[in-house]
Amino acid sequence: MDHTPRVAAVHDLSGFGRCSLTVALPVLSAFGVQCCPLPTAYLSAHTGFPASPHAVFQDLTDVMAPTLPHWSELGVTFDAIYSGFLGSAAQIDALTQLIATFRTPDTLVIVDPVMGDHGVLYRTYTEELCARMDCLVESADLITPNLTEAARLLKEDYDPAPTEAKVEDWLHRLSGGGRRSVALTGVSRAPGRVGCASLDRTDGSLSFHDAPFIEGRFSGTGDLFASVMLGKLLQGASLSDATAVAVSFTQSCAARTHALGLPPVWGPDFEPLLPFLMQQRQ
Ligand code: PXL
Repeated sequence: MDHTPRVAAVHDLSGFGRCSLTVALPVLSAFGVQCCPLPTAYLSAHTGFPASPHAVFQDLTDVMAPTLPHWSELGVTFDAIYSGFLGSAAQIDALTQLIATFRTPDTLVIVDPVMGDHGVLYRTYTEELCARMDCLVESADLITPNLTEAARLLKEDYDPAPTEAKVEDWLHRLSGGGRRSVALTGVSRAPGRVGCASLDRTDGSLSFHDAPFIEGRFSGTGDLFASVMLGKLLQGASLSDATAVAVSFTQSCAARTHALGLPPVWGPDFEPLLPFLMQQRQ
């Protein structure tokens, strides 16, 4: 890259509980990547916290599509378009419009199909939204589902411990016959370890990287993983190398959060480890 890479990041902004934009912005900045947010909603705290009458949810769908003509007028270009948690079909429409307007042959479209975890879909995820996610995935160059999201995309039952053969089959099917790359997270191949199995569409190669499993239902680790992977990819790393760094960094942050006794719902305590990402810069 001979210029500062630029990413359009389509995620929510959650005031408390590290996830989505509060992860993508600092992580991409640490990689030396400019992150331009197209926020989908403001939440006082992410949806992993117990429901509360005080919870604020401000839908920002109405400002998404109108932002695009302004960006066009300014001549903005993007090296990547990166989407995460989406709250409505209208938001998926606006994202589709963003991709149609700004995608060039060199733009990496990465869709993290954030729909659920641990075998359960997030309470905001309706059937309609899942169906729209199926279409969105079709326009991606790379998707980063966990096992719950992969099962939903493939209309299969959730399997927390798939065999190696099943993981391979799922990777191929998720890739749409090799049309897009896939990084499937939450895959375990040995007791006490967890990691990511990936399929690189550029050469059809499969790879697997893992790290020690950390106890606790962490929120935001998927966002951390995808953001680190994107940062590495924009530095020119292969999918396998980007995945290896993302697995290792996410594990280090989860381990530190666990060691400090912090609630996993607060999200991975990653800020003190950002210098590690800055050292990844070439
Ligand atoms: O980490 C995924 C995520 C992103 N954004 C919001 C969420 C969640 C998961 O719960 O609630 C608002």
